[in-house]
Amino acid sequence: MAPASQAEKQAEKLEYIWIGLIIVMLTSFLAILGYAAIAKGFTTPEDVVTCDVRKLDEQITPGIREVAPGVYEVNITARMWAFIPNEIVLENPQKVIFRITSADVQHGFEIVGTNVNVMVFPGYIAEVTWYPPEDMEGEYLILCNEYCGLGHQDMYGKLVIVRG
Ligand SMILES: [Cu+2]
Repeated sequence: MAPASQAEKQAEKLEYIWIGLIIVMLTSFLAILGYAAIAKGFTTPEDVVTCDVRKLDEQITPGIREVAPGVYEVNITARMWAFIPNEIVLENPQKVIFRITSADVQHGFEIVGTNVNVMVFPGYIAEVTWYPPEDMEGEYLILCNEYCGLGHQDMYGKLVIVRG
C-alpha cells in the first residue's frame, strides 16, 4: 500500500472533524429533548379523544346543534373528498365548538380568513373552540389543506354566518 498523500491525510482529518460535529449535535439535541421531557414535563397531548373509524356512524353524528343561544356544536366528518356537512349555517354565533374526524385519511380543516385551522386524523376527534368576532358575517370558504388524494382540490365547504 502506498503511503497516504498529504491530501488524503487532510481529507481524513476533515472526516473526523465532521464526525465529531455530528456527535456533538446529536448529543445536544437528545439532551434538549430529555431536559424538556423530564425537567419541564413536556409530553404528547393526553386529553386526546379517539374514535373507531369502523364504527364512525355510531360515534359521531355529523351536523349542527345549537346547545345554548349563540353556542353551537358542529360535528364534522371529513372524507375523500368532502366535509359532511358541507355547508354550515350559524345564526349569531358567539361560541362554536367544532368536532372533526376523518373517515379515511389525513385531512385538514381550515376556515379561510379565521384562525380555525386543524389537522384531522382518522381515529381521532379534533376539537376546536372558536369565538367568531361579533362583526363577522357572510360566507367563508372551508378548505382541506392537507393533500388527501386525487380529488383533494375539490374538497371544500362553506361557512355562512348570519347576523341580525
Ligand atoms: Cu385534502
